[in-house]
Amino acid sequence: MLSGCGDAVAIDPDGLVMGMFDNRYRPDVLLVSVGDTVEFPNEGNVDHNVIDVDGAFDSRIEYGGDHKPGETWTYTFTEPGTFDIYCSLHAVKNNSTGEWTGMVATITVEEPADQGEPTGG
Ligand SMILES: [Cu+2]
Repeated sequence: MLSGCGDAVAIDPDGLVMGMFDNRYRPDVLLVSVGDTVEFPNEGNVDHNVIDVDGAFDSRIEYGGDHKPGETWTYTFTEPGTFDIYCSLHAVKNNSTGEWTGMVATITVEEPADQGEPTGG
């Protein structure tokens, strides 16, 4: 189930790309719609991964391990919500607050906007 994508990754104009750098996601805040597939290309020089704080997904399980430089993991969001993610290799959990710091990011998934209907008055 490995996707053989070794080419350079261009930034998607639709904003469906969150790059993994050393050691941060960029951008670290992303707004997408239900049904969108987000790409996580590893643009750094070391391994990274993508794990939802609440356990909604774990890229290591779905991909079969950490993502090496040049590899890309993709995930399709099927439910609305706010997904806080972290890289297990470069983030730490505060035992007091339960918050993750370091290589962390937030992806907000909204219901698709109505098509062809003007919003507001
Ligand atoms: Cu990392």
